[in-house]
Amino acid sequence: MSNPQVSIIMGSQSDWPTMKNASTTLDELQVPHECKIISAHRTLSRLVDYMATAKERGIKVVIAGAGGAAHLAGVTAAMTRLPVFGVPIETKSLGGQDSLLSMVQMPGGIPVGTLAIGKAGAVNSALLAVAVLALSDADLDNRLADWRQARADAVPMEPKDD
Ligand code: RP5
Repeated sequence: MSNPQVSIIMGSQSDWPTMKNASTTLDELQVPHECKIISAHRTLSRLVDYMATAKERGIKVVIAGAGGAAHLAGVTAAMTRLPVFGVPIETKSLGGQDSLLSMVQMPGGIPVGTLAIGKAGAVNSALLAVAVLALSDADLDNRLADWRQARADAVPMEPKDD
């Protein structure tokens, strides 16, 4: 995608089934973005190189998904003053509690906006990124309003049997 405004990074291919929900949400709102596999542990130099040019390439928000010892969002936040939103990936061993706690307990001064574990967190990370961008993009703000209204309209008033 040309001129990406949002960067979605993730520690592993195994994070993609979750993180693609962030990408899909940005697609729905027509926000140019890019998706990369970058691990804070396995490919640290890739992360350093990537973040060195992110802002000058036009990236305005970073979304980082990782699981287990989920340090990607925090290390990324240490490298940039761009807003960083973190998505804890659900893990087989500990259900994502490990990811959440690894990500959320940042030291004061280096913020990560940590979302819910799993798909809801991925979707909401994208919506927060859109909210940031919409502060200076009235057309995007209108698309976000329409997106939210459509989902509200889709909620039935009455429950029904399966
Ligand atoms: C983390 O380790 C990744 O973000 C992933 O959630 C987890 C497991 O990675 P794989 O062993 O599946 O590649 O760095």
